[in-house]
Amino acid sequence: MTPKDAIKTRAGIDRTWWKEAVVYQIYPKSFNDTDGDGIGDLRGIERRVDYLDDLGVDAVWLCPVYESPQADNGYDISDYRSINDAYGDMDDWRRLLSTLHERDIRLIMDLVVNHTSDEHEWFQRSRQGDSEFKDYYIWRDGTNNGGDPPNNWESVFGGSAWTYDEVRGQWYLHLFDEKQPDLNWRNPDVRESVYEMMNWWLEKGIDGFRMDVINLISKTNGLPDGDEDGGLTGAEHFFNGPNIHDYLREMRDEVLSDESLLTVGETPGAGVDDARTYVGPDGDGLSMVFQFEHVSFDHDEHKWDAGDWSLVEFKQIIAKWQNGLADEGWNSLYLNNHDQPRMVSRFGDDSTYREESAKLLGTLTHTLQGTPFVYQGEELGMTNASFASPDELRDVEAVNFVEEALEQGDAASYDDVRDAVEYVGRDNARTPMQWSDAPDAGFTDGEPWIDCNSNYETVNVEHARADENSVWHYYQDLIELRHDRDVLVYGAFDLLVPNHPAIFAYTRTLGDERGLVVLNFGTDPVEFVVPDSITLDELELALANTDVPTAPRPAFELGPYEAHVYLTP
Ligand code: TEU
Repeated sequence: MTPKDAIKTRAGIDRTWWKEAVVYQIYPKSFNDTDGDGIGDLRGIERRVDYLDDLGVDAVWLCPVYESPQADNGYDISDYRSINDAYGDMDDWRRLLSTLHERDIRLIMDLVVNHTSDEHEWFQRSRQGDSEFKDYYIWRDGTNNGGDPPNNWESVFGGSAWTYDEVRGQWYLHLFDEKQPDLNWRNPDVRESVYEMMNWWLEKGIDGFRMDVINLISKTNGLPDGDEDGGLTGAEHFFNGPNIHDYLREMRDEVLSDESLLTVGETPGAGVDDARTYVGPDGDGLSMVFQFEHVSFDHDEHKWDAGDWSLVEFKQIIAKWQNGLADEGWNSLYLNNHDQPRMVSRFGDDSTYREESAKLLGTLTHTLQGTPFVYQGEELGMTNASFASPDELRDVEAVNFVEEALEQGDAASYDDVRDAVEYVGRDNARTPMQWSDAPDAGFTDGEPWIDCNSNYETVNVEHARADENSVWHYYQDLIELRHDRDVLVYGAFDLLVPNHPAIFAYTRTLGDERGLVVLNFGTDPVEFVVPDSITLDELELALANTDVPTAPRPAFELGPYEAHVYLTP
């Protein structure tokens, strides 16, 4: 319970801790290594809890730390109830939890239950035909006398979504890597096993779950062929599938009845109408979802065909979600994570205006309605990396993509696909956290599992904390401001100048409190004319990423990537 819990805001709204919280996402493999094996670990995170506390965050979302062969960096779990050796053990995990809780920082664990690892005992017994586990996964005979996959569904990571298993003599479904077989949610025993495991973690005192691809767990009965003209073949049969609400409501009843838990469902392919059915008491009860529209509008159906984006479209998408979940539900606010490129490289300018644009993007995520998620290193303005050769890539998705492009003749050499990899590849976000200018950014004394971004000598925590104008200090201010001002959390959102090609501006309103946010998403200076509907006299400057007068004028110029936040006092 925070001191604010169960108290209403001045405008009479019931407070909810996770609406007021800023969540920090940790990708453990790349956060902090204490034993010199080149892989981050739980003790490494524990040692940085003071760092998180200084930044001011309220909760940590910890990406998977469970036992796993690491085919997909832990999103392939072989034992839900134990910790991967490279990360430590259960005692380390318990100590981390209590160290976080001592600082009033909550812990959200990653729940990956669309699939397990093929090395999970359930799968091992299932492929043997063990009567108890036979139907734990989605097994089918092939077509064409068994020689071809059961249907045409594609894996998110490329190729068919089916793999033939010699032991069982059947094909199994895997929407991701072949080492990630999909669980059969139609089987009530599977669901019961998952709920038991979730309750086991809740009893240890965690504060919620981030739910990996949770809207993919229900597949259309009969597993019909998918439409090959769309993007991912088969997606219409497994995104937001037919029984999804039954499963999520059952999960709510069996596991998630405590409304103080933070639950965030990762929901690729969910529109705002779908989201409304997942979140809130009238939906399936999730606190919020991670939607994908604003991180996929810069590419075609295939993520590697990455291209340009326009601010007008970006604003439309954000406004649609702000308005769509304003009264029913709640938004998550993020511009990057472990699956997405670094936001400053994608939506900002990672060279001349790296710091300005990192601050501007942070201003956006901390002043919209919803819960901001800060991905490790974002608070430093970490940028996309460079991958000069395919040998430097670690992510199964990127490795498969490059291999396939070369095999199918879409690319003559790696150089033909390098731009795409460096624009959207997931490894961009997975390079080690940059702590200092010591070798390997102070992340490890050993050989890091993936190379550091070469800019660590200038972009790192030590430098950022020593410089009071850094992105880091600005994030600290943003988080503090959000904690201080209910209008930034609960206030209604209204978009201004929707068709302006460079300015993203909006107001926030909560009772008699008002906010005005004006952001210049470009390198050219632009003029902003304050609409008549806004009473200038009542507004004061609360934060800006450059020196500006303390009160807004009827019209004012914004320099490159300049960001202003005005609030009623
Ligand atoms: O991601 C699901 C997902 O659909 C995408 O974000 C995907 O990872 C990819 O980037 C599409 O191009 C979740 C996890 O966040 C991701 O790390 C896992 O690899 C995936 O599920 C499988 O568990």
